[in-house]
Amino acid sequence: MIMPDRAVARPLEVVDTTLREGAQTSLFQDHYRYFFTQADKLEILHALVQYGVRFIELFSPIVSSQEAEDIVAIMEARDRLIGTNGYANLLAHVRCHPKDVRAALDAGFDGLNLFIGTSSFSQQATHGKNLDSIADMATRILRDLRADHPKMRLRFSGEDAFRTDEDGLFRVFDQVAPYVDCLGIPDTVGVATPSAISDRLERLRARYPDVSFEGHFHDDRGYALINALTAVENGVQYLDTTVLGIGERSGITSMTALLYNLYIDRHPGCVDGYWLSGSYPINVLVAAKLNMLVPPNEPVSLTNRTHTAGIHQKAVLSCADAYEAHPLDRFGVTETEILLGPLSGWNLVYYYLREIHYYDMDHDTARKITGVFKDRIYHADPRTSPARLLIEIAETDFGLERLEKARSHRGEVLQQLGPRIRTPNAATQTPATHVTNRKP
Ligand code: HCA
Ligand code: CU
Repeated sequence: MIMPDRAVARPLEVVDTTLREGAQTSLFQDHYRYFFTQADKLEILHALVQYGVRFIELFSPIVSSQEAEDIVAIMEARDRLIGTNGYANLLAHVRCHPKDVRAALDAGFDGLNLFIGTSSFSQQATHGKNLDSIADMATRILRDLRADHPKMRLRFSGEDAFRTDEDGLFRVFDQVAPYVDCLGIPDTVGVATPSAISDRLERLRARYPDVSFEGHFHDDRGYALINALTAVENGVQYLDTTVLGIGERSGITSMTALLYNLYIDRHPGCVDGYWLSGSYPINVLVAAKLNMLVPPNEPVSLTNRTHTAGIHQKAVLSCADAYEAHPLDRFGVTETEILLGPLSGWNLVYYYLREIHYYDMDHDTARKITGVFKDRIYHADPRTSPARLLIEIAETDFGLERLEKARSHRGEVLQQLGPRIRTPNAATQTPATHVTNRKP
C-alpha cells in the first residue's frame, strides 16, 4: 500500500465526495434510481482521477454489504490507475465508533474522515452525548489510531460546526487536535455565511496552527459556492465537493464550479494539477447517471453558452465576448471537448444526440448505438466526422427522429459551440501567475 504523501499536498485539495455525500442526493428518487451501481462508481472514480482529484471519500464499509463489495472493486480500480495522475487517496467516512473504524481499517483505506455531531441539535437528536463525552470518545479513538497508524491521514469533523458555539467546538478540537492532520468544519445544514466563515477560520487557524482545515458547505441558502470560495481564501486547504454539487437536500459545493471560480478570481496555485477542460465532460457524466442534463444553475454548463434573444445572438456571432464573459471553453464547454471518438461511452453518445441534436431515445438505444458507432468508426472514411457518422447511425440504422418540441424551438436557440471569436483585449481569460488575495 502506498501511503499518502502529506508533504506534497497542493494548495487546494478537492476532497470529492460524489460517491458518499453525492450518493445521498434525492435526485435519485426523482428518476426511480436509488443508488450508483458499481459500474457507475468505477466510471466516476476513473473520471475523478483523470480530473486530478487526489482525495476521494467513500462510505464506510459497514453501510451495507453491497457498499463493502463496491469498496473492494473501487480500491482495485484505483490501484490500476496509480501513475495515471498521481495517487488518489481513498478516505472512509466513519462515525466515531470502534466498529466503524475497525471495518474501515480492515478495508484498507488511506485515511479516515471521522465525524461526530457537536451542535446542541446533534447532542439532543443524534447521539445524546454531551460535549465532554464526545471529546473523550473521539480522543480515545484518535489517540489509538495515531499510535497504530502514524502515517494515516486522520480528519476529525465537528458535524454541524456552524451551529456549535465556538467554546464548545474548541473544547472538542483542543483534545483531538494533537492526533489529527485535519479538522473539518462542516456546515451541515447550510446556515453559514461568508463573514461567519472568515471570522471563525481566523480564530481556528490561530488556535490550531499545526493542522489543516477541511470545509464542507451545504447549499440550503444557495451559499455553498461562495462559502467554499471564502474558506479557500481564508486558508482552508481541503474542500469537500461533489460533481454538480449533488448531496443531501440541495447538496454541497460543485467541484467544477469551485475550480472555475478560483480560476476566474486568479488563484492559479489552487487550480494547478486539475484538468480544467475535463470539467464539462465530468459534469455531463454524472448528470447522465441521474438521467438529467447538466442543470442550468451549474456554472460550467452548456446553458451558459446558449443564447436565445435575437439581440444576444446577433452580438455573439460578431463577438462572443459580448455575452460570454467567462472562460467556459477552458472548462470544456467546446465542441472539441465533447468531440466523439472510439473511446466515447454511451453516456456521452446519449447526451450528444439528445442535448445537442434532440434525438428522442432511451438509454438502451444509446448503448446499442454506441456499440455500432465503436465498430464503425475504425473503418469510416477519414473525411467523415465522428459526429456525422453517429447521426447517420442514429437516423439510418435506428430510425431515430428529433424531438418535436426541440425542433420547433431550434430556430430560436443558438448554441455557440465553435471556436470563440475574441476581441483582442478580452480581460477575463488568462489567470495571473500569482495568488493575489489568498492568505498565507
Ligand atoms: C453526513 C453529514 C455530513 C458530514 C460531513 C463531514 C455533514 O451526511 O453524515 O464528515 O465533515 O454535512 O455534516 O455530510
Ligand atoms: Cu454533508
